[in-house]
Amino acid sequence: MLTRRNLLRLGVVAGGAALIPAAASIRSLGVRAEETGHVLGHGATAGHAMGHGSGTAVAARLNAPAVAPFSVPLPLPATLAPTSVLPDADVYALTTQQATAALLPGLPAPVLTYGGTFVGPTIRAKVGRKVIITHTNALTEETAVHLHGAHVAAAHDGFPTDVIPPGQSRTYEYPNQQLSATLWYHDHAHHREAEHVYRGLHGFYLLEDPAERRLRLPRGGYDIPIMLTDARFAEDGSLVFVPDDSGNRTTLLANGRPAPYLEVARRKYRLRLLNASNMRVYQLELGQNQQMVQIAGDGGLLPAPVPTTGIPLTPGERAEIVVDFSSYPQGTQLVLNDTLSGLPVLRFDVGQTAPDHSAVPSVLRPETTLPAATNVRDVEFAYDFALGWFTINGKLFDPNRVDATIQHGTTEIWRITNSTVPIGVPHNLHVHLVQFRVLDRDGVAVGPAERGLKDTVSVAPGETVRVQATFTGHLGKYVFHCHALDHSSMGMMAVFEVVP
Ligand SMILES: [Cu+2]
Repeated sequence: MLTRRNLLRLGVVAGGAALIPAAASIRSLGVRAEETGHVLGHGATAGHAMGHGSGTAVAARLNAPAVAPFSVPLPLPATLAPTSVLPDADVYALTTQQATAALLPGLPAPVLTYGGTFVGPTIRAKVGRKVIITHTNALTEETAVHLHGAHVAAAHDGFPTDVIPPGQSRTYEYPNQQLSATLWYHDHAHHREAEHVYRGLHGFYLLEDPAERRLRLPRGGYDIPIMLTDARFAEDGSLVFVPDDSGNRTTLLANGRPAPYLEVARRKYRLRLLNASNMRVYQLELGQNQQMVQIAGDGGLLPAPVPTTGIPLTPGERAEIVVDFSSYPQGTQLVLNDTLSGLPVLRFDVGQTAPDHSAVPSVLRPETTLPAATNVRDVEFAYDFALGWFTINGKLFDPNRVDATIQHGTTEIWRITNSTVPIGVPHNLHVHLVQFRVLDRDGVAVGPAERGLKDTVSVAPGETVRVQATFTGHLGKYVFHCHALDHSSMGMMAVFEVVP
């Protein structure tokens, strides 16, 4: 539970971050005072992040050494090899451990990892084929592993208090009885997930459907997962974590490197973009309004490809795009920018032509009809001035309280309202267990890019978004929460229970 004492502790934490040089702390103090002040309820309006604290780039630059953009290549996370292959399942093992990584070139520093790398190894799963993975916790604090977007039994979902104690292991089973999608795994331990994920406990889980090969979307080396995070660095290249410090996390990382470059051939690529940042909202633009084709969202393929020049991405969301680099002459350098921060994310360096038998068909995944909803539930995001924090339906998270009881098999419409208008902070909602359909925003049907299945949906200040989901397949307790992890880890989370 978040208490006033814990809130005060935030101030201590902020003060404790003064390991940075004096000049930097003086420049940062104002920022931190403002941040702490916001926590106590006197905050300013949010810009691009789901916190607040704008105009802090100067302070951040004083903390971390400047890195010239496009000076390092985009690393691709390794694919995790199974430890054994059973007739109906692939078996894996991963150790959660401290490791050293040079997120900034030449400045190796401690990070938290799944298996030793800041972006954990990619797990490649097949629809209908089980994954059994044993996570060993070699850290000195509790962990819990959640597979974001997955339809799994409650005992395997990484409920925040269902933890792996230090030195112990836990085996999670993922049935993969759901449609193909770009999922990701990350820490979800009670109160610890924000810092854990920020420091590196995240990785891709690509659930693929062999039947979708016939679509001929780019694959193999032309199918690239790209994890977007942001960070604040100390002078020695180590990550600085201060809760709700989004305004100071001004270095954008793609697969754990600051504004890297990727050499691409002149052909089509499938790019799987994941916003794994705790708080940052992106609006991605390629070059000067160059065209991208969005083919998938959180829950996999869209009904049809959507040509676009801008991809919005709130924390936890995924967007898959196809970019045809054959439209550009060899030698072209195309920058993927975040237009909200004005910062570069990644540069594509267009090289030689390569054979391309891939396609983007006009129909990707036919929309299924939704069962009729039999219940409407309200989810309200608010700011509680007495508590000094964001709440869901007026309450902070209590793992022992059930906030919503849902009959198994029921289809519900959730009406999500962001009432944090006086503070004006955007939030989003991530619901475990299900993939939902977004119906409308303030009564207006959503656009084609949001027409696929989703598990995370943005809700702007003052906005009401309706989503519809069927709660079937598993019983038990799951969480729903804002995916701004600094918010959820300090209480912006609730419990639903699916009952027979
Ligand atoms: Cu939030």
